[in-house]
Amino acid sequence: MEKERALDFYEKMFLIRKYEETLLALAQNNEIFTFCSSLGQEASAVGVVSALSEDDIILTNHRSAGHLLARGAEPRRCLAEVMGKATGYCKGKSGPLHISVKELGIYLTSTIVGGELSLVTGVGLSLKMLKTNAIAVCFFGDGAACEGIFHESLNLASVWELPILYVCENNQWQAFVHRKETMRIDHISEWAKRYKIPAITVDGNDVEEVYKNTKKAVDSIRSQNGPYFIETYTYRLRGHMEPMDQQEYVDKEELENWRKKDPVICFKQKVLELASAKEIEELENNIELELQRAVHFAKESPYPNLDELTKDVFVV
Ligand SMILES: Cc1ncc(C[n+]2csc(CCOP(=O)(O)OP(=O)(O)O)c2C)c(N)n1
Repeated sequence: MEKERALDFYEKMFLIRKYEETLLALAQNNEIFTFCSSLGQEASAVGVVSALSEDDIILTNHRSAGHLLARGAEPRRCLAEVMGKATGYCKGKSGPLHISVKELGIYLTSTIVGGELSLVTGVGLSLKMLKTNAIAVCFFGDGAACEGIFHESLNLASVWELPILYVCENNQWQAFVHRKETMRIDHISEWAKRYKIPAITVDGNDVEEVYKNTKKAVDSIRSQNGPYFIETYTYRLRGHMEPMDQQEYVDKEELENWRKKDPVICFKQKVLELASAKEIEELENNIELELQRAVHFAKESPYPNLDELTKDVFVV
C-alpha cells in the first residue's frame, strides 16, 4: 500500500478509536447516558467506506460511529448529537443510536436489529429503477443475520439483481450472547452463497484486505452483476453498551487473543514502515486536539428550542 493511502486509513482508524474513547470517558463521567461502541471494528468501517463513491448510500446499525466518521462526518457534530444538542447532525433529536447524515449519503442508523436489511432492499430497487450508477451499502451484525428479514432481503436482492453491498460485521457477539450459540455455521457468507450471491469472508481486522475486497465487490455491483456480500470477521472489544457492560460473560482468553489483533495497533506497525514516527505522532496529536475541541463545541452548544419538538416528525 502506498504511504498516502496508509496514512489516510490510519488517520481515520485512529480518529474512530479516540472518538469512542472520548465518548466512554464522557459516559463514565455521567456527561452522556449510553452508546454502543465499535471499538475493535475500525478496520472494517474504514476499509469498506474508503472503497465507496460519494453517491453511494449507506444504511447502518446501532454500532455506527466508525461508518459515520470514515465517511467524513465531523466528530464535533456527532458528539453534539450524542449530547442532544441543536448543533448535532439531527438537531439533537437522534441521540447516539440513530444518527443519519443525509448530505454524506448515510440515510439510516437503525436500532431495530435488521431494520436496515429490510429498508436497503427498497433503496436498492429505487437505485436500479432510477438507473443511477450508485449502490446501496448495508452494514449489520451477525445477530441481524439470524433474523428472518436477512433471508428475505438477500433472496429478493438476488432475484431482482439489486445493486446492494451487504456488509456483515461479524463481531462474534449479539448483545450478551456469543454467535456460536445462535448458528451452526462458521461463516455467515455461507448463507449468502445459498442465495446465489457472490460472498466472501475477510479478516475484518485487516484494513487493507477489507478495502481490497470491497473494491472488487463494488466493481462487480456497478457492472450490474447484482448484489455482493462481504463478511468482515472481527471482534467487539468492548461490552454491548457503554459504560455499564463490564463484559463479565466474555471468555477472557478469547478476548485476550483478539486484543492481540487490535486493528489500530497492528496497522500502526505497518504504517511505521512507510512513515516516520514523527509524522504519525503529529497526526495523532492533531486528532486528540480536534476531539478536545469537539467536546468543548458540543458542551457549549444549546439544546434545541421547545418549538422543535413538533418539527421533523411524520403526521398522519
Ligand atoms: C428487532 C430487535 N430485536 C432485539 C433488539 C435488542 N438488541 C439490540 S442490539 C442486539 C444485538 C445485535 O447483534 P448484532 O446484530 O450482531 O449487532 P452488534 O450489536 O454485534 O453490532 C439486540 C438483540 C433490537 N434492538 N431489535
